[in-house]
Parts: sequence; structure tokens; C-alpha cells
Amino acid sequence: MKILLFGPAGAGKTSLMRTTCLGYNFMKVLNLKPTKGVSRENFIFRGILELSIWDLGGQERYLERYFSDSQRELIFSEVTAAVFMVDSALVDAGVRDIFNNFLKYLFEFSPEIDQAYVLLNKIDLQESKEDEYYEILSKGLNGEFIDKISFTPVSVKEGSAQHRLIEILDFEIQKNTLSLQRLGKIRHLLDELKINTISEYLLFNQPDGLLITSTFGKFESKPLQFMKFEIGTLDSNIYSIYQQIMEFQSITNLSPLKLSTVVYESEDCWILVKEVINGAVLMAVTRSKRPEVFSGVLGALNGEAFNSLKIYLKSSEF
Ligand SMILES: Nc1nc2c(ncn2[C@@H]2O[C@H](COP(=O)(O)OP(=O)(O)O)[C@@H](O)[C@H]2O)c(=O)[nH]1
Ligand SMILES: [Mg+2]
Repeated sequence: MKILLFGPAGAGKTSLMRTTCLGYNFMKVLNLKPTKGVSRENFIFRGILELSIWDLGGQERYLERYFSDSQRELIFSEVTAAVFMVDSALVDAGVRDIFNNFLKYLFEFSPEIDQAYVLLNKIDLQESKEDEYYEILSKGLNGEFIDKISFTPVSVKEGSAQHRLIEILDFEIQKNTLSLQRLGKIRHLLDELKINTISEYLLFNQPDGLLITSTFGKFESKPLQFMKFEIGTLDSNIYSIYQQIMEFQSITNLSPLKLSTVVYESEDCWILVKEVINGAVLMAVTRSKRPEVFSGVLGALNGEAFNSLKIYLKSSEF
């Protein structure tokens, strides 16, 4: 699914993409180099939507080039969702011409698009003038375009831009039959896993840290930060001890994946976290602390239903 990120250099497009789709925090993307020309990156959003993000880097000479006879069809055709991003702390009236061309070719070459999204970024900065930018970009838009464009003031630094992009992409999931089928199937497999275990199950997508689905139905949470989970000092120490013990017993061929269940204990429940495949992490939360509930979940995580989930996720890997 082709997603277009368009707009002047320094607006925050690459930061937005990396923080949303790879779960990076803002500090990690502070020193990005300007994107030269078109950069295309593929991600699996929320574990079910295959994205090809076209990040169109933007000094004006590049942007103009995208509108040329030889390039515009390639750039603007078959687009599923398009985002135009500007830096509200650096208002530039000249961007209006670029915006006009962007709209013109977007709706010409991808006529099935019903919304284009404008993100007025960096509202965390004191000098941000998102209202002024809004005036410049919306003034005199003719009737045909005006209800097809939605403007949102955002900040990648504070997280509202990622929130908006997630909303936009979730909307695409809702419109995509294949994604919904996949989601339904995974939900069904989680329900199978749940049977008689007195626990709830949540499945997360590792790159973006977003929930794929859960036995709770709708459940909103902030994206998880797997960086912390993966390289905790405790984790790596345990792995090396485990490896030594196994070598001692002449068991070789270990991967960190083989040591993939983590158990947390609280006053009221157990939480078990297990990697299903590379890229999907399952969390089980028990509804009680009775020992038989704990062993029931362990049974589920090592039984048929877990295996079916694993096989399904593997078979539908992109
Ligand atoms: N203060 C602030 N800075 C941001 C925000 N988003 C991006 N930046 C910074 O703006 C600069 C350009 O970002 P980048 O993603 O490379 O912009 P691009 O050229 O549109 O891809 C970087 O130094 C980012 O750290 C934001 O929401 N607030
Ligand atoms: Mg960039």
C-alpha cells in the first residue's frame, strides 16, 4: 500500500516515519540527514498492513522535479494515503504553489483518494505559527478540494503527529478487506488460546510496538518500546548463563529466541510475554494468581493453539 509523505525539507517527514513505524523515540531521530530525492521504505503497520512509504525529500528543486512530465505519474499514481507536512515554525508562503501542484497531481493520478492530510508540524516550538500556515495553505482552495483536505496541527516531538498518522493508517485498515480478514483470523486464534485459561491475551507488532489484536476486543495503549525490552542488561546476562548451562549438557544451536518467555508477577496476576515469531510478541495476563491458572497459561503457550497462531503468522508473513 503506497503512502506518500510530501513537503519541504526539514518539516519532520522522516522523523515521523521512523518514530511511527519503527517505534524509535524522538531523541534517536534528532540528527537525521536531509532526505535526498525519493526514499522508499517498507513497513508492516500493526502487523497487518503492508506499507510502502514514499518519503519525498524536499528542497524546492526536488519538489519541482516530482511535478515534471516524466515523474509525476510515477510519484502520484496508486497512492492510498497522502500526507503533506510543513514546519509551522518556518512559515513560507512559497510552499502554497508546491501544495497546489501536490493536490492537483494527487487527485489527478489517484482519483480514488478521498482525503489528503496536511500536518502542521512542530507546534511544540514557541515560534510555531500553525494558524498562519493554515491560512496560507487553505486560502482560496476551490470547493472541489476543500472537503478533501484535513489540516491538523501536530508535533512529532510530543507524539501527536504519530498519533495522527496511526489514526490515518488505522482508517486504511478498516477499508481493506484483506487486512480485516487477517485481523479476524488472528483474533480467532487468540480466542482459541484463551479457552479455559482464565487469562487475556494481547498480540503486539514488534517494529512499531502497536497492538495487533487482543481478546479484550478494542484496547488502546501507547506503542511499546521494544528497544528497552530487548537489550535489558538482565536479559543478556541470563542468556549467556543459559547458553553455558546448555553447552554443558551438550545442547547447541541456541538462539536468543529459544529463551523467549518472560514472566512478571504482581499482587493480582501473572503476566507472561512470549515471542511468537520474529516481529510478533504475545502477552498473557492472568485473571487470578491461583497456581493452576499459571500452569494453564504455560500449557496454552506450549500447546496446539499457540502453534496454530505461530504457523498462521509465519504463513502470512510479508
Ligand atoms: N521541535 C521539533 N523539531 C522537530 C519535530 N519534528 C521534527 N523535528 C526536527 O526537524 C528536523 C528535520 O526533521 P526531518 O525528519 O529530517 O525532516 P524532513 O526533511 O521532512 O524529513 C530534525 O532536526 C528533527 O529533529 C517536532 O515536532 N518538533
Ligand atoms: Mg527527510
